[in-house]
Amino acid sequence: MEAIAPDLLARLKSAKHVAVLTGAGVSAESGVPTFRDAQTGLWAKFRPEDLATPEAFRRSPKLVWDWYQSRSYSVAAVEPNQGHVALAVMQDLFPQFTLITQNVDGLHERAGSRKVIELHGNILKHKCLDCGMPLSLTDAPPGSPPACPCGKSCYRPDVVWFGENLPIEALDAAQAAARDCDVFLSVGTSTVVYPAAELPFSAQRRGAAVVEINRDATPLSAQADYVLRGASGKILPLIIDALQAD
Ligand code: BJW
Repeated sequence: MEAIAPDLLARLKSAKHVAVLTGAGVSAESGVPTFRDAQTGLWAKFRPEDLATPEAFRRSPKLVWDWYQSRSYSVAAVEPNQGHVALAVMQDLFPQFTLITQNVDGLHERAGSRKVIELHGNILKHKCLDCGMPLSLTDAPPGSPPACPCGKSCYRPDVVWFGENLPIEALDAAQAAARDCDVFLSVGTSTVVYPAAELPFSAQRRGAAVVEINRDATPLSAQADYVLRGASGKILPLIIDALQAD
């Protein structure tokens, strides 16, 4: 990985608002599997139709619940990496900073990021499948999945499955940040899942410089103003070092 280009550094230094969209690649160095990496991604081993749709949960609630429970235990057992830490440092380096994540692992918050916009929910949180009431596992009756006190349905993970709408406040805030920012960083995401994938393109249409930080090429790569190829846990700290030098 070469040094951060001087013109990119200048744009960052003069930016009033920096927005960042993160994806599974940012947590890969913590040991959380991505979705679409060929050998190690979750979708290389499991079919999303069987596990990550509301239909799958209605069809096989125990299978889906147990899969998410097992992933949530794994997430609780890992630590934020240098990429998460660098993004937490970054929030205090610009007049305005917006961190938008597709990740459901809560690692940005654990690294110290404030006001994280979680577009796809949080695997450590739960709600009722029917009434949508937030539910705590601490008070849950036995069951896989446990029954909701409303009596009509059961717990489900508070994540966004395919075919479901994103939380409207989170999506509105993310779209507003993409429209308003001067620099947009797209980090560790394959840029294929909508509507999140639209955000860097939308930012660019509104005049922001778009920077992709990714180990591999994505549909954004050809259009990004800057591409920093490599691991986010290495590149993000380099950006902090460059911003804090002199
Ligand atoms: C590294 C690295 C390192 C590795 N350093 N880099 C428009 C067009 C086409 C389709 C649609 C459309 N609008 C809506 C759709 C349908 C659908 C969709 O987008 N489908 C496409 C896949 C075709 N979208 C939806 O259904 C969404 N809902 C919606 O739009 O509602 C309205 C609507 C409803 C019905 C019809 C139409 C509209 C909901 C999407 C929900 C996504 N949910 C998941 C699961 C969350 C819960 C769980 O964890 O199980 O979210 S799927 C999965 O993908 C997860 C992720 O957040 C999301 C994005 O993945 P991400 O983060 O990019 O990970 P990867 O693995 O794909 O990429 C990792 C990248 O990192 C790679 O590039 C690596 O190279 C890189 N990398 N290590 C840097 N160390």
